[in-house]
Amino acid sequence: MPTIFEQIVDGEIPARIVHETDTTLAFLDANPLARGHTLVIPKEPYEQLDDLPAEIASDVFSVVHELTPVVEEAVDADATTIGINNGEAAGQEIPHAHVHIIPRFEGDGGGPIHAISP
Ligand code: D5M
Repeated sequence: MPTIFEQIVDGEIPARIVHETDTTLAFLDANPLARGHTLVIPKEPYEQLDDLPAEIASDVFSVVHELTPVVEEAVDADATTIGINNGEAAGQEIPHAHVHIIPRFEGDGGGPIHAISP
């Protein structure tokens, strides 16, 4: 059964796509934690980060690097949290590797990644 993200890659369900390369796709998160919350995925359905071949991981992070300032500027953010829920115990809901680009705003109360205390 293809994941929601595979269905987006295949054009079977709609998404607000913001960037595309031969190997990656970036689109707005349907359940955003902040305005402009963007996901960057490999087009191939690798489940977790360590399943990605190095060149695809490089492609994904190159897009994250390129898009982060664009997303920040688009929503006038003060900063960005970039993260991966890598595996179910880390909260990964969709088993297709993806990087969250989450715009942050002064006083948004969201806290840093190191506030996580398993
Ligand atoms: O995050 C999975 C993320 O995927 C979560 O932030 C919601 C988002 N999501 C779920 N369905 C869609 C669709 N159809 N379009 C865009 N975004 C979606 P995780 O890290 O797996 O917990």
